[in-house]
Amino acid sequence: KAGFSGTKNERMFELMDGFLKNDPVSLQKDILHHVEYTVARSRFSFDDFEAYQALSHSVRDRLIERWHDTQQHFKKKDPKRLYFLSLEFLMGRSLSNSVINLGIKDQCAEALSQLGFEYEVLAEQEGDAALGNGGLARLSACQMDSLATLDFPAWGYGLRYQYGLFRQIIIDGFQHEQPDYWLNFGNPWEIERVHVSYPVKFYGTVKEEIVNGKTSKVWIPGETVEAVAYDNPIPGYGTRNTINLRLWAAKPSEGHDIESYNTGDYINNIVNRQKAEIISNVLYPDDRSYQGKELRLKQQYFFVSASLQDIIRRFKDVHGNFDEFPNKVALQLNDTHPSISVVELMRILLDEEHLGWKKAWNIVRQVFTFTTHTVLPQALEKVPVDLFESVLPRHLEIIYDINFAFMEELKKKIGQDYVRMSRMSIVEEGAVKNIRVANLSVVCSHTVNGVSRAHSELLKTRVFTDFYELWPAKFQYKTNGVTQRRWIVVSNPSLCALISKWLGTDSWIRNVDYLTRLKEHASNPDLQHEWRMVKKINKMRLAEYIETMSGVKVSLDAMFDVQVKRIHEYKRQLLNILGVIHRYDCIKNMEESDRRKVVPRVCIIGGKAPPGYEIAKKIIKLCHAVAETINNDEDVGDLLKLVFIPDYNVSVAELVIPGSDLSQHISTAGHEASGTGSMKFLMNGCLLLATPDGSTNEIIEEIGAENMFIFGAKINEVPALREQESTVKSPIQFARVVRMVKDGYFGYKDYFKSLCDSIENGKDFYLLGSDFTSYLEAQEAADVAYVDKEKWSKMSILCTAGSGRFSSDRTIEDYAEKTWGIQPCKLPS
Ligand code: GPK
Repeated sequence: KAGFSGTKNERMFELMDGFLKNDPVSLQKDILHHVEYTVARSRFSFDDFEAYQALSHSVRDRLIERWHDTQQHFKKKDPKRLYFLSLEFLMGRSLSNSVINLGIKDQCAEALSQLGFEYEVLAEQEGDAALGNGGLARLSACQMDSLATLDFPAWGYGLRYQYGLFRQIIIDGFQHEQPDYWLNFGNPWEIERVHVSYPVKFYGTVKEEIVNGKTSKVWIPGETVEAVAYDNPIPGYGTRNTINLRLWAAKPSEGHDIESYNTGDYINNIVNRQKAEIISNVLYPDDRSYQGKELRLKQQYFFVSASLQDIIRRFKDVHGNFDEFPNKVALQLNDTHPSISVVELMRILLDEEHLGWKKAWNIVRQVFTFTTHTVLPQALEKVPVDLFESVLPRHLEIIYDINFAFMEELKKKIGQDYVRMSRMSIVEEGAVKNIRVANLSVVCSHTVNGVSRAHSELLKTRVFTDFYELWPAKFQYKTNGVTQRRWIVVSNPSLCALISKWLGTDSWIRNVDYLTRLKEHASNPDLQHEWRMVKKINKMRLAEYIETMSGVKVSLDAMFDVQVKRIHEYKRQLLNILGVIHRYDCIKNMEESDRRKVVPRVCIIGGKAPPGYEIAKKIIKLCHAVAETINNDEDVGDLLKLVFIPDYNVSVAELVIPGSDLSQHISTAGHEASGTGSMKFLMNGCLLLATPDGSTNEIIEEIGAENMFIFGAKINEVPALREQESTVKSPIQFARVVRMVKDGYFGYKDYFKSLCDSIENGKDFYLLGSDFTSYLEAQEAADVAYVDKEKWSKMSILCTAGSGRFSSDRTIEDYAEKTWGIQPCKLPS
């Protein structure tokens, strides 16, 4: 034992007596160590990517230390834990976020520069972890950051897709999808846990057995797949707490199907085993429309089953029975996607733990909380009963039992109102019988949350009215938020420094309330001047990116007007493009002398269309066709440019948002449940041109309508407008620009026909025509404001100053207190 005579633990301590050090020299040693031994390159010759890898591993080591301590601390304290179940997490890059939260960015930068590398360049080497589609998935990521920062004992659970959200490439203006095989170059941010794995069962039959004199159901599966854990440490900011995001990957199950190996078809049997991995292969890219696909149901059950086995194992390590379960476990359903977990928990308690129905049901009803993210009826998941019966036969039985009990309860409360009962039933009768997953989630959760006040009102009055009348207290809302760590500190370092300088503190990074103090300085010419300088730096970065990506040179004096988000009809990118056409048309028809008065604009649009969504893809093509015409028109020059930014994702957002002057959030009122992009722009001092929808209403409350450009119908006006839509003629300006598209002014006449038809009088469901005039007025107001530099700067500062309420820290604190009932559990520092 190399001359050592103490105990094993003492020896361990002697060998490793402290944490890794964060001074630049220690970091340099670690980086070189990883260059040599992890990346296996010579320390005398390695490139930017290899340096990124070595740096990431050095940062990861530090994350692991904190992660271990946090897990042990939670174990010791055994607090009530939150388990955040989500099929999607849009984490983006990890390096830049980790070094900020660990507080070692400057040290890393210094360490690297002496080695001849630039931190910013290395950070750019990392690809995005894009295990999600859009707002919902990025919200999960922001909330994980807040959970860690606020020291909550939380775990995230999800799926480790091998293919994340598709990459969008544009050929001739058309979107093409390419696979995102993001693990190609390794992923230093995850830790594979080969020993943390659970079998997950599918198909098969259900039998009855007598156990201890009682009949019990036994599910005999037709297929078993192994779920293996991959842990992703999530560091908090300004705390040592580092929580875990555990993602499951599907692997062939050991020991399963031994028999078939005796048939002699060895190779084929191996090949068949590999098919198990399909389950966690690919993320479904069509957010908000579910076609009852078997693979999707298998993905949902797979991650839920593994997570619950893990959660119950952890609980049972400490507790002998389930009495304490509701006091120790909160299970958050992020939309309906993980909702099969309510049935799975029932099954485990009934069939495996042999609790009685009443006791099991009582537990289930106390642990689940449900957040819904939409009002669109097509997004409410339904699963055909036949499919359910084949994939999860025992679960279907339990759903029927839950529904039966619910219907009995309902009858007692509302009498024999069968029409209402059939609306509320978890099972939808009809030619094809379906399971209504949303109803299941509402029935089985103790709290149902909307994502903004307006959304919550719509849930009560339109989507879940029957349920709201039955259980009014169940319905709450928590307005979404975003993390200022990523959306200011990581993505806008110049603004971050400026804010801290003027506030005399960086406390706002942990406590956003401080941001309101910026209001006091909003009219200060010095701050305004520095504020504009910061914007300019960010606009330069963005302009360079635009030139590289699209070849279009843009003027920094122009107003950068941005709409970036998934492409959907209800988000009305088409309204934006028609507005651009109108602007173009006006410039073309102007006297030369009037052109001098035009406020120059760069209109920027970015976003992915779901691969099967025809109209959304046509909108992308239209944007390119219009851009082609405008950008090459010498009459127009720098007065107007239109650019489409391809492959919009988290890291592109980090570049685009800080560089924008104006951003558009222009959904038809009543369709955007919340919207979180607007909050990121707000934080970065970009003015908002928006409809009064979702969270916008609350932004208006916070910063005042006079500091925004609000237009269009209000939520309550939309239904009537829709009724009248076919009888009210759309404004001539609208008719004119639609005609230009229809007549082939931008080419592709036949291709755009159906797009134009979709907004024709009588078919304009999203009310582009009806909102067009007020949209143009709002755009004009933005032009006028932009010319007045002082006024614009003041408005911009007030945006940032008022953005504190839209931090995910606020959302999470609210959830912790009112929905989950959890307390912080902070590691001693
Ligand atoms: C809502 F239903 C869905 C969905 O499938 N995907 C998705 O990103 C969004 N959302 C809403 O559209 C936004 O309004 C909201 O801010 C976001 O979820 C987070 O709640």
